[in-house]
Amino acid sequence: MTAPMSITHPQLFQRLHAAVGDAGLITDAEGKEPFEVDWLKKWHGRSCVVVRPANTAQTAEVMRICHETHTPVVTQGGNTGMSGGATPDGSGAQVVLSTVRMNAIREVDPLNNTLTAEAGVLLAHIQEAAQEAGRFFPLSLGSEGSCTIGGNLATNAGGIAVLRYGNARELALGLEVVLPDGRVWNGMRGLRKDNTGYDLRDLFIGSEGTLGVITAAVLKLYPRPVARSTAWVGAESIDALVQLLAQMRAVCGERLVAFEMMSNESLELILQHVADVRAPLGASHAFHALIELADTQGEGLADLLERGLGDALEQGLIQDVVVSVTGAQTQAFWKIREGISQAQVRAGKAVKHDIALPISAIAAFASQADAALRAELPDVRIINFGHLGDGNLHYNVLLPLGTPGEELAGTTERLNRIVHDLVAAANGSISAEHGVGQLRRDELRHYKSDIEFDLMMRIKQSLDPNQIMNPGKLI
Ligand code: FAD
Ligand code: 2HG
Ligand code: ZN
Repeated sequence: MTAPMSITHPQLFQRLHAAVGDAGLITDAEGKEPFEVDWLKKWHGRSCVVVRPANTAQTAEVMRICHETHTPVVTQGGNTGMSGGATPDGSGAQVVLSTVRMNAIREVDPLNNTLTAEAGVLLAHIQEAAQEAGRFFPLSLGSEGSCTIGGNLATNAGGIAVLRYGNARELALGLEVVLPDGRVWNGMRGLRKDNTGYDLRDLFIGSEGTLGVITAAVLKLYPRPVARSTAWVGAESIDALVQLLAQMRAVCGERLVAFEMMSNESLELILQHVADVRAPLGASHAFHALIELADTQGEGLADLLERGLGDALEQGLIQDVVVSVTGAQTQAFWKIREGISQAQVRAGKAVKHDIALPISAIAAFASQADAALRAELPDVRIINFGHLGDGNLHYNVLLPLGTPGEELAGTTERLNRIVHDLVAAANGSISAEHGVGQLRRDELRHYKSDIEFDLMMRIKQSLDPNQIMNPGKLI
């Protein structure tokens, strides 16, 4: 580690100002405030300044200054993260580096099926640009109108189409990254085969701003689906939905794009707290699934869906189903699914678990975890929903809105231990798609093996010797 250069705040501002100009610097409290609190309003911090570089060269200059002066940097994209990864700490010493001005789509190459975008481009804009080129970019999240592709890559985001297309990691071919010392790594290759040593791209994807600033990416495009067919299903157990998932995969193959699950308690919460939604089925069921098929051919998709679900009805795997017949009905199904985060914010304080399990272990996990939580807190509200097709559950617990901070912290610790011990016993992961951030940093240390943690620390130390990249997050 090099010795820190002694610098005062005004000197730092002067140097950063020279790097990014008036439009790139926010120093007043009111202007900085939106960058200092997260989407859930759970984490509040204080920054010394918000810098908004307009391009890679400016980002490199900002990082050079921060490296030299040992100034900690918190990179922020759309600030929609759910793990507190983009919020500065309370010291007032950290720089927030916002990528929102790096928002150009540099190139679309329809023959190579790639799109090259800067880190601050909104996910929804990438989807639109792909569509304009007659192609499809499949990453899809409830937050797609506000999150950035840089944030998606930094968290290795998942969402509702992972089952068919994979996580953000699978959708990136190349990256450009500004390293903590201000050097620029140009890995902007649009190649599907490239075995030239260690995979640096995969190192930065999912590193949550702790190893460098992603400034641009080459993304994979796909043929545009022209038909989609969607159904809402009611079942009496998660096990039945797991069986249904296996059957639908066998029947529909690659056309099965989304298989989302929610418990009845989750559905009730949404119906209560989100405007203009209604239950898709007449009767109540313990579990529900939202299933979507898509295809680049227009023919036969609805028949396939109906065949798969008809068989499941006959076998008694599911009790009821409604297949959407209009675009409006499809949208209404998705509006219910996408209302879940907002419903939780309105209804209480959520203790969030973003877990991944082998799909075959989900039913046993859920019954053990339900029983263990009820033994700990008899009136517990379990909001269990998620991307069943990927084995990713948001196995959340909702505590009352007025729960005092200290009690919340204590209960969270107890509930985390119960849930995460069961996850570990099933060989699962405590962090599936939202990132570790500050929310799960201590949990990560608890569950990672010493050897894995040691390797991670060595990588961190070699890339960021001054420990300035997003301190207190992830590692
Ligand atoms: P931010 O919140 O700004 O940052 C997230 C992390 O990435 C931080 O650690 C930050 O330091 C780092 N970071 C951001 N940009 C860069 C960069 N350019 N270089 C290096 N590090 C960077 N997530 C899912 O995976 N699946 C979902 O289905 C999903 N649904 C959501 C629904 C709602 C309503 C909301 C509010 C959030 C949802 N999320 C979901 C969480 C969130 O949207 C994702 O984590 C998203 O990828 C974050 O992108 P962002 O641009 O907002 O990143
Ligand atoms: C989703 O799947 C998001 O809707 C958000 O990942 C999950 O609110 C949550 O816990
Ligand atoms: Zn999710």
